[in-house]
Amino acid sequence: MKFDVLTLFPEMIEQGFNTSITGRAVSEGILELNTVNIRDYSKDKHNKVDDYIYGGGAGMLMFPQPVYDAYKSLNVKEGTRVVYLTPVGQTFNQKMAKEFAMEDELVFLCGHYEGIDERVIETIVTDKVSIGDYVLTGGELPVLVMMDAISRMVPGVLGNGDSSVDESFSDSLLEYPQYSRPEEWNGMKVPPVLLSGDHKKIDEWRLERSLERTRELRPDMYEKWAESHPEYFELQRKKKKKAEEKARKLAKKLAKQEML
Ligand code: 6GU
Repeated sequence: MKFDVLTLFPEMIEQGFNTSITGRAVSEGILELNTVNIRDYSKDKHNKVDDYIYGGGAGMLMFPQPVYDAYKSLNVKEGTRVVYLTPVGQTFNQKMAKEFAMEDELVFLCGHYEGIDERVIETIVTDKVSIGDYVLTGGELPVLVMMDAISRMVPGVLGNGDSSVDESFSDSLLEYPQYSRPEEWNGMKVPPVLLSGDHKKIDEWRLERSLERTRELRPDMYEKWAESHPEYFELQRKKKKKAEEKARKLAKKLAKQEML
């Protein structure tokens, strides 16, 4: 998958992306990053890319020409999505990350200063995306966030049998707590079930912890999960009934023995 980033700060994007897991995926040829410095397309003798805003107001706005020419230089095939990072966009989420990960190539446009002239946005942008309800100085950190989330959904990027697949069932739930060595640290022990080697029990324990956390910290996410997984609660009811039955039988047996 190829990412093209139109930005005034390509070094920020390169540094961020060519590090750690995404950096390794670039070296392995699974991902490709191409940054374009919008300033290189300025026709002004001082390489100006921004100007005062019509109608007044604080700050400067990036004017259309360098942005448009930078985009044109990419020569992307028709239908390639162009994502503009803006607090005015739709809020980014995991579902969007999965959808974007199915594209072969994505173009990202980062604004700076007060943003970009609306006319060039209307001309080239297909998607407007925000990463949350707060204001940043530019689209560079948001594009790194988006590319990271998208990259880990691309097959081969995570390696180790793709940890992202592990999230299929517990998808939309918060992660369960995890432990590494040593078995006891500062008087705190790793939950014994995790050392049992019983993978069915371990999976059950993890799902329970995920559900517990999600219900407590993100009741909105818990409700959604519960609605889409009625079979889980059906299974829990059946298990409970079976356990009660067993307890009743045992009590009966014990009572009988006592009488003898
Ligand atoms: Cl995409 N851009 C800026 N400048 N601020 C943001 C944002 C984007 N998402 C949240 N805040």
